[in-house]
Order: sequence, then structure tokens, then C-alpha cells
Amino acid sequence: MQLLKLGGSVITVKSRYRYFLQKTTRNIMHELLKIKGEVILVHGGGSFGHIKAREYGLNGSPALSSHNGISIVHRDMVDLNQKIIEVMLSEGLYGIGMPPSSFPDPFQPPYELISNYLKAGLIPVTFGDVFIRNGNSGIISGDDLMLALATHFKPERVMFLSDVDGIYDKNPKTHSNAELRPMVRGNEIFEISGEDVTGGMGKKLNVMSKIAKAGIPVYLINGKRPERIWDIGRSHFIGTVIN
Ligand code: ATP
Ligand code: IP8
Repeated sequence: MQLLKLGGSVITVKSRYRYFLQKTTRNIMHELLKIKGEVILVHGGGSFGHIKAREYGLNGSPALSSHNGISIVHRDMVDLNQKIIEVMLSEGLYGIGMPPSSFPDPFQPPYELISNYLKAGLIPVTFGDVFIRNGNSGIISGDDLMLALATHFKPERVMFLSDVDGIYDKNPKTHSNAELRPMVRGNEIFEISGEDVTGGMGKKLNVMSKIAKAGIPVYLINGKRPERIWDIGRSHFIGTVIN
């Protein structure tokens, strides 16, 4: 089994509300089509999640004013999820959307149901979403779901697709002299900047190192160059392996 996250920065333009990158998503699906065996997909929020979640202050106790926000962010995320599934269908991949806000515990995906979908030849596609638990509302990140799914299913490998070539010693978008790190140890400290509502690259690095500690190979790859997934393990691979 392979577990893969489509980062919101790859499939949307994060600064433009609800701006979906259909062609980029199609290119990724084109590569996924060639993967033999089971695949579970997770996607992030990008501009369908983070902009309104920030605007409505979604985390902490649900305030009256945030009910509107919960509903709007969820609607937008389901819309993004269905746009992705539409692209998958056009490529001959059969995805099935699984919103965490409908899970009994959003942080524990329904593993048995996921297994049943996989057995039926479907690709479960879950995603960062809103949730309400013990009277508190919040946002569950696709990265949280990656950790839960990796811990439970122990896939052969875990891939995070983002809009950068890998992890750099500093944010490559703001530092032209940033250097790509082909290999990263979980406890290394990096200069991380540009956090979104779920913690950006800092949170991702934390989640990736937890998965790596469980003995599962983890990679950060540029989703704008999805064919690079086939170079994993080769000397010319461009990306970062976390261990
Ligand atoms: P989403 O959270 O919407 O799913 P994503 O998973 O694609 O998006 P982001 O949280 O947007 O990922 O994180 C990717 C961004 O992290 C990059 O666009 C980059 O600008 C930023 N970043 C900050 N520090 C670093 C770093 N040291 N190395 C690489 N990228 C970094
Ligand atoms: O982009 C956050 O998921 P992430 C989803 O994977 C929302 O961190 C709704 C902002």
C-alpha cells in the first residue's frame, strides 16, 4: 500500500480563494494510475480551506459567529474533494470521498471502512476538514490524517506532494540562497516560515518524522513534477527523504 498527500499548495493557488489547479491534479493522477497495488489519498485545504478558516478563527470553542465558518469551510473542502474525484474519474481512477467531519472521531479514520473500500478496488480520498469534538470546533489537517493512517496501515511508503522540491535549510520562496536537503533527520531544526492555519511546513516535518520513526519511508516531493515519484531510491531522485 502507498499513502500519498496532495498538498493544498500543489492542487490550488493558496492565495486565491477556491482556485483549483485542474491540470496539475490531472498530471498527478496520470502518474498514480501507474501505481500497482492499493493507494490511499489525503489532500490538504489550500485556498479552499485556509483562507476562510483563518477569517472565521476556526479553532477553540465554537462561537456563535463561527457556525457560519464551519459550514462554509466544510462546503468548500467537500467541493475541492469532489473536484479531485472528478479528475480521477476522467483518468480512470475510482476515488471515494471521506470527510473527517463525519467520522465518529475525526482523528481516528474508520479503518475498517477504508479497508473495505480498498478491497472493492476504490481509492479512499480523505482530507483536512472542520470538526466539532467535546464542544470545541477546529480544523483537522491532512497531515494529522497522514499520521493516523500511516500508523495504522503501515504502508510501504508515504509521500507528501508539495509545491517545493523538498525540504530546504530555509523557506525557498523567501530565500533565494536556500539549499535543498536530500535527507533530513527528524530532530533537525530548520528555519520554517509562512505558516498556515494548520502549521505549514513545521507541522509537516513533525508528522513526517513521527512516521519515519515508525520505520516507514517518508518522502517530500514536488507535486508539480509528479513523475519524480518513480525516481525514489535512485541517485538522481530530486526530493527529500525523512528518517
Ligand atoms: P496544505 O497545508 O494547504 O495542504 P501543503 O501541504 O502543500 O499545503 P504547506 O503547508 O503550504 O504545504 O507547506 C509548503 C510550503 O512550506 C512551501 O510552499 C514553502 O514555501 C514553505 N516552507 C517553509 N519553510 C520551508 C523549508 N524549510 N523548506 C521547504 N519549504 C518550506
Ligand atoms: O491543508 C487543512 O488541511 P491541511 C484543511 O492538510 C482546512 O493542513 C479546512 C483548512
